[in-house]
Amino acid sequence: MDLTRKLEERLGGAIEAADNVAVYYALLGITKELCADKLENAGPKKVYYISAEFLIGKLLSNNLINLGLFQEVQDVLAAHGKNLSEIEEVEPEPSLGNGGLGRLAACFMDSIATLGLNGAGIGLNYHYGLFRQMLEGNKQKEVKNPWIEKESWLVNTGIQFPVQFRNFTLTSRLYDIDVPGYESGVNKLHLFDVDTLDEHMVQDGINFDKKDIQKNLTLFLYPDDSDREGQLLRIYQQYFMVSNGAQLILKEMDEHGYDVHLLHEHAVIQINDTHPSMVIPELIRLLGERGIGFDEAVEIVSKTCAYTNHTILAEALEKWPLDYLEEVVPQLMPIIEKLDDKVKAAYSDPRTAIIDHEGRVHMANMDIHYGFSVNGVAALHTEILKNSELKPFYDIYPEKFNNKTNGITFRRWLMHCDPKLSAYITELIGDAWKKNAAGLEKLVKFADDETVLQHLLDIKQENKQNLCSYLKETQGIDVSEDAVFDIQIKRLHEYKRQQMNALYVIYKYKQIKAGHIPKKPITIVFGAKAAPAYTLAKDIIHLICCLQQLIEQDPQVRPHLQVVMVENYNVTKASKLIPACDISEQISLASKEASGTGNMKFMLNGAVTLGTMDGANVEIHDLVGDDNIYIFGKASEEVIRLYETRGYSSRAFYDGDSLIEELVDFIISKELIKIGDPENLCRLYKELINKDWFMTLLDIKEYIAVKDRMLDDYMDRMVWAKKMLVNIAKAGYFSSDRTIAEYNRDIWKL
Ligand code: 26V
Repeated sequence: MDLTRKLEERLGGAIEAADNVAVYYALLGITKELCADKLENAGPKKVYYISAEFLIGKLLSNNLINLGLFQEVQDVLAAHGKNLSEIEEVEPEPSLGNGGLGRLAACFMDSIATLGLNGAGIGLNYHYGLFRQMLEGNKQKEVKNPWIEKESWLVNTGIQFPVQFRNFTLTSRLYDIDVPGYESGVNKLHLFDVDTLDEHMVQDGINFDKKDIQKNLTLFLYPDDSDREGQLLRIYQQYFMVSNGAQLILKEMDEHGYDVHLLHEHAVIQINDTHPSMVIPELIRLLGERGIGFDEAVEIVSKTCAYTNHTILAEALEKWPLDYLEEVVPQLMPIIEKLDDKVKAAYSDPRTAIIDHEGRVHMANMDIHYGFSVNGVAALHTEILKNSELKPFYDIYPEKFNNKTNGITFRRWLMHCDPKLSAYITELIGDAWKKNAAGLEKLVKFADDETVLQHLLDIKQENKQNLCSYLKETQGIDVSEDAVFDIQIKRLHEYKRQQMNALYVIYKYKQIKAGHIPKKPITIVFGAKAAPAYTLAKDIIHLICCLQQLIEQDPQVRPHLQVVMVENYNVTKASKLIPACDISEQISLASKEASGTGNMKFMLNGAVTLGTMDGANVEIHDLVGDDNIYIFGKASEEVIRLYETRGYSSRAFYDGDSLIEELVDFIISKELIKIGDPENLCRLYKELINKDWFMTLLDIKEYIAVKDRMLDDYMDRMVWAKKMLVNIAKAGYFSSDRTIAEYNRDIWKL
């Protein structure tokens, strides 16, 4: 391909003369064309991955990598005085996901295409995504994140379906985004939208009239659902997604001439958490319209649908009140009721009912009864599902339960985000690892090679410098390169325990004040969005920002300790932060983090984990061994027991330990109250002492001790570099190619 000519054609002149914006749009057009020219993955059976979230991130570089064109494009641009990473800055980042669950769906799309599997994603085209976070006055403010421009990755397919609600029918419009596999064929990500959307509904921040469904349906991902209107809108979104999905699947069956009685032989629907669960009654309904009797329709659908569970947090498991469903989708009610009747006739245990005695529909329960597979997302998580959370179901259907430990695409999370490390790995062991990640194990033989180890340290240092320049440019923050980089980036949630890390900051601050100077400066980086209605999460953000300001203003402490709250943490920022990290913070309360995938990204980029025995941390520990990970905290069994016996009292920890008391008290110290808002700080303070539902104070002492030991160990550079190397070498298991191969082997059978 003559890239220079193609670019010049689109630019209408010399590349040198064009600005980065023009070059970006030229590259976007060329890349879309190349995707369209590629062969679509095909086969007799197809997986439909239905998900309310696909956190795809910027696509240009990744698509170029997967098309095998990245190097060429980079070279051509460089020859004309342009820089691809600067051009990338032009691309808007869609925020079509909350966090791990949505990013997982995006990694899975990449791997499904890369493995050449016949598959598609089905979701919604939110115009303003989640929200963009601004930090103002040490608090989070939410604004819309528009990402769809006149030219974008979206392709209007012209496909439309009617979707009927109680009071009106909405016509959908299907947009596709091509997903090219790495040196493989292309799949589609199908995102449904409505033509009647009115972007002007959003005036200030992220507020809009939640009742005008025809105009607001696809404005935002999961708008604030703390009120009735928000929850109803969510049900509208979910039904719109699944009805369109189901109609598309049946349309494709028809086009192939397949008999819908044999749907399960040609289609498998992976239900990503419970947001798409209504696909089950909707498909039954649509099969009914085609003359298939209820019992047979149930059987067909049950052989077609498989459910993935992503959390054990009770408050995150969807239970829709019957009257809400009745108001939005009355046509599903008789079906859901019949499904519930069948369950109640067969099983008397009220915990397995679909409709509970308060008239709420348990979406997960419907998935488990009427799907053929139920999987957790890490070994520990699946065990907890089987032995406690979903035990009554496991007793009925042991054969349905299976584990699929999550994974990440190494194209984005190594080749793209850390090109230097990626090239060095290839220099050492060749590039077979790009197609078979297990090949990274070959690196182990360099574990005692000081030249190699030194090189790893040098790359890490360069990545830190890059991050510092980026933070300076984007947020105006001065971060010193010569520090240990300790990073915690993920959604803000109490169970992830950012507050514990903040208490460590307080501990270090006080130590330094008392003259105990760390051997090396420490920079503790946070990045996190809080759900708009999640008060306590916002209080924790406030605390972190106040600590940042306090330390920034303190010449005695600042040379040794820094706190950075990265604004609007997203996929793009993750790809800058992860390669620069030394210490990966994975400190959730054991049993609460289903898997985590950030933990895998950090490991792959040579960071060492500081973590609890939770989620996939357990498997990281199994792979790297005690010497190459820092584990602390109570085990999941102990935590589960504490919940069962109500045996945890944060007050007892606070009263019984003078250090804990001192750290918690600092939240309402005069130093912090001077900087921050007393309302937020006091609320957090009281919460920690009186409730602390996620047991921060239970693990804080051990956390401090282990983190300090880790910082000590960091000083022996060769010993540390060896830990880095082992982590990289053992990360192959966490390739999403492995995960998807397992889904296909055990569930999809394409
Ligand atoms: C949702 C909600 C919504 C309401 C309030 C509290 C709350 C807490 C957690 C959630 C999470 C829902 C599901 C989810 O995103 N799970 C994440 O899935 C990732 C991919 O499997 C996994 O790595 C994360 O550990 C898991 O939290």
